[in-house]
Amino acid sequence: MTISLSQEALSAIAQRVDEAQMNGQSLTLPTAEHEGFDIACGYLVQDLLRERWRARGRRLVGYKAGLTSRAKMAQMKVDTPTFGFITADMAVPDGGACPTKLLSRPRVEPEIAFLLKHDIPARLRTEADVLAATEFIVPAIEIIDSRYADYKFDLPSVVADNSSSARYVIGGRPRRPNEIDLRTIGIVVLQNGEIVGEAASGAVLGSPARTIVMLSRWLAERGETLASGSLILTGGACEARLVSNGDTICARFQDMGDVTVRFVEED
Ligand code: 0L1
Ligand code: MG
Repeated sequence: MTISLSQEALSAIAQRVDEAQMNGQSLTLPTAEHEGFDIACGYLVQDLLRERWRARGRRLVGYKAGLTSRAKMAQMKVDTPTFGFITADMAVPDGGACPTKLLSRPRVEPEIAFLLKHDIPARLRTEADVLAATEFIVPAIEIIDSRYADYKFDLPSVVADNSSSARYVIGGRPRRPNEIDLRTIGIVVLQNGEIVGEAASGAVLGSPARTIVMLSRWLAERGETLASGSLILTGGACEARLVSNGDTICARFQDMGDVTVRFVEED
């Protein structure tokens, strides 16, 4: 693979993304500034971001997948999800408050998360392999945020922004994989008590387990393995919803309980 940008240029972009993520600032699209900035460059920027985070002691706990519903893939003209990394300090407790001071334009989406008890090496890649390697299926809300004005971006740029990751909440009643049908979990999102989103878990690639299959393939292509202990957010089941300070969001998962978060300006 030929990468058209120098290491220095990629490092400078990673630094800008990192600072914008910390300060809630807006960024110019890397594709607008650098001819040839493609998806491979976006993932190289992610790798550099990951190194910066590690150097500051941020603990990586797993992955997120974005654009996992067919509708969103068609909209972005892609046939594969985007991936990103998640860290321990992105977690907001269930029922807790999420400060927005350092976020730009937070949005929420209900997601099914997986917690793995075994590695999923490259040779194990079916949905059955995924379920056998899963400890718990966990209800989640992902709080996404784009560092690009008004969420206007292209695919390479959003990959460089770690697929719009910001915060996440896990909670409800985690289930063992054999206790639920991952294709048919009903999900309702309430914003201040009003229903603003409805979906079935199968909206995510037919089953959110499919996201994990695709993630393990993507990691295998990079020479990495999906490791036991990883937490994976499998992608929004319905459209992401813009939130404001004072809002309470509750995502209600059939037979799996509620996940709730409040938005406040600061702690
Ligand atoms: O988690 C997501 O689905 C976000 C993926 C990136 C695109 C977006 O910000 O909507
Ligand atoms: Mg998401």
